[in-house]
Amino acid sequence: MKERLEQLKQEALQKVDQATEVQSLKDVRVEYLGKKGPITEVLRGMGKLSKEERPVIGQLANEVREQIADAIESKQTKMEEEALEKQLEEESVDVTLPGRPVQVGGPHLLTSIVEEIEDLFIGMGFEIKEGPEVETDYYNFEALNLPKGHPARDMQDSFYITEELLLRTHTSPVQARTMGHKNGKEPVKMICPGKVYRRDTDDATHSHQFTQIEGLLVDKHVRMSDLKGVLNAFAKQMFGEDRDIRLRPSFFPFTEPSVEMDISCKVCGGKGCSVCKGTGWIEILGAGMVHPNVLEMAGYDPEEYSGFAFGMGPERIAMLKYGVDDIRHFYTNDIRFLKQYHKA
Ligand code: FA5
Repeated sequence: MKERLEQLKQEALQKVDQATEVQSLKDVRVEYLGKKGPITEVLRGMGKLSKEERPVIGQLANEVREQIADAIESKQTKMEEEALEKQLEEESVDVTLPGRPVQVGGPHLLTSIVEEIEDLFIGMGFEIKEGPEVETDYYNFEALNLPKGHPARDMQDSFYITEELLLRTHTSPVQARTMGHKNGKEPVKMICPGKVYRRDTDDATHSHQFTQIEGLLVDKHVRMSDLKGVLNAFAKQMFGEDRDIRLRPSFFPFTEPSVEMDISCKVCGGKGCSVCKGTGWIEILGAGMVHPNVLEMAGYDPEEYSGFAFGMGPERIAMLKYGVDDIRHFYTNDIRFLKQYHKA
């Protein structure tokens, strides 16, 4: 019986030693230590042994059982530790590897230039106003001294929705709306950025949808020199101290007198080149003193109040400032174009 137990032990330990998977160990346990296994069988047959042999064989059988169980246990622990170590090794992160670059977005050039212009005027005490893009004929034209049938309506070819509604052709209706809210008494000092729409044929400098920024200052004793001072400060901050401005007589039905503002050409320093078509100057906005009819329609007494207004196209300003040669770049959203203007 002793030899039989010793032989079973050797067999079992050898199988434990050779096991390469946890499942094989489980098989060894079932095979040798299970209810139907040889050791249990030995223990069951103890009744047939002599009184003297019984405790000796019983103790030996228990020892053998424990030794096999211990061997299985420690082999299993070893296998699990090895598996964990392998997994950790495979899943380890090399912190010295360079990271994957993250694509960082930035504001659109048009957004940046509008914000830059807003900041300049906020710095001079102007507030920001907004108005609807679908506008009434009254605010887009009539309240701006352009009654129905006025020939100057042809200056801005319009997208009409109904007889009385259109997509606004400029941001000037916000002048009339803002003044209308002041009961003809309070001063106004505002700028209004926004989208406008015209039936213009798209080319390098024209778009059927573009942006304008309107400016309006109404108070007592406002003069043309105030307009010139504000526009000069704007131009120098926007384009540089070395740039000059000039005001040229022009015509807008809602201002009198009306002017267009030119800025000295950056490329030739004012001597004349192909960019400025040989004149040394480039036009950047329309402006003038608010027409007395416009003040009156908004409820102001033109004898007491006066004002100036201006309207500019930020796309054209950005084109001049950054040398963009086609206005369509602003709308086609080519990331290669836009990326150049992301500030770090
Ligand atoms: C006006 O729209 C006037 N409301 C401006 C104004 C306001 C004058 C207040 C006096 C007092 P004008 O049509 O010139 O004016 O347009 C103003 C600016 O908008 C132009 O200088 C130009 O920069 C821009 N602009 C006009 N048409 C287009 C277009 N199709 N595409 C891109 N920009 C344009």
